[in-house]
Amino acid sequence: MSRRTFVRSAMAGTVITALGGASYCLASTEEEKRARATLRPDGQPRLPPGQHLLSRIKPMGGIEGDPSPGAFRLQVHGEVEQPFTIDFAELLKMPQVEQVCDVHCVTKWTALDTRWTGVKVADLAARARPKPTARHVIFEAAAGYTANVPLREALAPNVLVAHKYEGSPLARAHGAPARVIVPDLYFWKSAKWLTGIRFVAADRPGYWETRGYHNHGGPWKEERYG
Ligand SMILES: Nc1nc2c(c(=O)[nH]1)N[C@H]1C(S)=C(S)[C@@H](COP(=O)(O)O)O[C@H]1N2
Ligand SMILES: [Mo]
Repeated sequence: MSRRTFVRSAMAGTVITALGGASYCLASTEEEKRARATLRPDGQPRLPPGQHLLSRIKPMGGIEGDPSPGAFRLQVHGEVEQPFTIDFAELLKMPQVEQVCDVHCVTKWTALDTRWTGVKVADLAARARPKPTARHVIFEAAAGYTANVPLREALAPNVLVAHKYEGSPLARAHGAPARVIVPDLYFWKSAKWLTGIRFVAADRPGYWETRGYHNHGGPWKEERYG
């Protein structure tokens, strides 16, 4: 086992223990030091600059949508050859992935090793077949919330439409019945109460991007404000 792999698995053990706690207590500074010193496969530190650790994700609010799976409709549309709408049962029939990833909120908390179950945005895109003109993805959510992500980053294999967190159906506050997870951008890009995935040619800054936040939102470059 390489040194890096060893450090990563040692870390994972520590954090899983911490996840047992019901509160959002801060992880120890010892863990933070370790997370800052541990590198991801892409060479970036596990804990991005200016971030501290929480032991689990914290509900950050927003205007909720209808949490019932029966009411769920996801529209995949825009600059695509084959737009479609799926309900919750159809979402569950698509290939499911379980993924452990870190999430980084612009309010400076990071949660390591969060576990999600869902469908890759890339798989939904493959079914809709984006036209060559599509350059950006707009995640659309309840009450008009939107978040824009460059097409290439939205199609990364770790970008999901998630319906479970830590093995249980998403809690209402975390976006029930389904939300986006874009682990490698600040968490505001991860639209909760998802209603649509729109492919567009021209970028369309979303809810936070038009309210002073950065258009891209990369945690390792600290792209916090626009
Ligand atoms: N629909 C919707 N999605 C949203 C938001 C929102 O207000 N509405 N807030 C975003 C922000 S700012 C963050 S930090 C994360 C928080 O997700 P959480 O509440 O599950 O921690 O959701 C993002 N997704
Ligand atoms: Mo946020």
